[in-house]
Amino acid sequence: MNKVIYSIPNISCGHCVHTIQTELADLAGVSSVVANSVTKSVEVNFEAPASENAIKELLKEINYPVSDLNVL
Ligand SMILES: [Cu+2]
Repeated sequence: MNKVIYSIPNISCGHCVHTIQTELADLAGVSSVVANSVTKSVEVNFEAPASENAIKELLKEINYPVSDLNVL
């Protein structure tokens, strides 16, 4: 099981949190998603076939790109 935490500047409210959690949970291999509108971050637990690339691509597609600047 892999755990990643990404900074996502576009998270602004509970709606964003809900959207991210719903979309990422649909990705095969993702076991849990917790987004936070205060810290503007998301914690994802996953295993294959999910990958960091797949998670980042999905977040970009739904307009919540991962920040390149901030490594949590
Ligand atoms: Cu929002």
